[in-house]
Amino acid sequence: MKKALITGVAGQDGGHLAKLLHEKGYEVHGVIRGQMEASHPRYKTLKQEMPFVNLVMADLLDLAALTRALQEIQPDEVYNLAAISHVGYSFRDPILTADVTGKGVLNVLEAIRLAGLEKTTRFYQASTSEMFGGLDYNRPDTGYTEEASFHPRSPYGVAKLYGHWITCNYRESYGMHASCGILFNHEGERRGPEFVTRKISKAVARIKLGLQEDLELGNLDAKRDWGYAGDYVEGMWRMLQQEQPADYVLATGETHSIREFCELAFKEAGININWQGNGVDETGVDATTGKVLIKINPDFFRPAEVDLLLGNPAKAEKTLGWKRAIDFPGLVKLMVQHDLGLEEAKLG
Ligand code: NAP
Ligand code: F7E
Repeated sequence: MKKALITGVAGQDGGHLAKLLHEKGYEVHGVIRGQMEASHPRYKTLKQEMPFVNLVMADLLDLAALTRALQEIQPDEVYNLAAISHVGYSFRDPILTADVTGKGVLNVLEAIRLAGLEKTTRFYQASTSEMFGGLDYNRPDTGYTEEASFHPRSPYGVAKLYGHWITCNYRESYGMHASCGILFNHEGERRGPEFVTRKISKAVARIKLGLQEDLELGNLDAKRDWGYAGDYVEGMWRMLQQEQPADYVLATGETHSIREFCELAFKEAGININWQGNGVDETGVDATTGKVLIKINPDFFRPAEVDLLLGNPAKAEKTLGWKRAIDFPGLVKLMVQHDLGLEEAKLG
């Protein structure tokens, strides 16, 4: 039985990956942080949902705890998913972001070496499309590939670039089987509510059921290459099954605006949106009732924005045989229906 250690197991991708690896017959160990013990409500919830995961306490900032975990578990594969992952938040706390999202990667790599596992344990690093930055000058028409140049636009993106290059460096320096997945946005029913897609799907469900008046958003015109997280964890696993380590883009090859996501999400709940006004005064209005459902709140603007992301997954498709299964309308539908179900269940 193969053993896997997942950092960030409590996050969106961690949950999808833990389930996938369990289905594939792995013994799954998951790193969580904080003062958690069996009686802690969050620990209990995680255990209820994923009883097959052995939860291990360690912070990405704590090299000793990571080394102990590696020594005790001796995993065949390590998936480093833990990070401060919210781009907007990274502007508010750039130093912690650099420590966790950047240097935290080095801590995991060093822990693998200190445990003497660098020749045997395979390593996956959660790199990101945010490293590209989406500026006109480095944006290929056919989408970013593994060869495209980087120009991160946030403390998060900069920290991830360090994590990316230190992983490449450990592969080249110590012959480690270390691969980076450069993943474009992936969403779903496990997405945190602070990310725009889940914020929208949750608000649509609550507005539909009369539990919320409206939804405040920032930049409606940013475009993202959005896939389903469940499809993307399969790609992570496939990377570590290759004979040789390498870096791969996982993306859908399509890009859509926040505005389009809103329109489709409300439509899924039977509400058509008309847009009125401009700039910060723009609103999204219920076409039938005239009620304002979407407003702009400049607090959600970022000091520097990534305007457009589009990925080219040709290498992953060819080498890994990976392809996303769920398309953009399917993703929006899945998220809205899930949140409608959750909110209806709360109402009883
Ligand atoms: P997520 O939901 O934010 O999960 C991140 C996890 O990291 C959380 O469970 C968090 O723990 C944990 N964490 C944060 N700081 C930590 C620390 N100091 N020590 C230990 N654990 C810590 O992120 P995700 O969407 O699953 O993404 C997984 C990874 O892929 C992240 O590295 C992210 O940056 C990267 N990525 C994501 C996307 C995407 O679209 N989702 C795209 C490209 C790359 P708590 O639960 O305790 O907060
Ligand atoms: O923002 C705009 C915002 O926070 C998407 C992370 O998983 O994917 C994610 O980063 C877009 C941005 O995700 C709101 O300005 C408008 O243009 O959902 P997001 P993200 O920044 O793309 C990448 C690949 C990662 O690696 C990250 O870890 O939506 N936007 N209004 C808003 N965004 C938020 N959060 N909230 C709003 O109200």
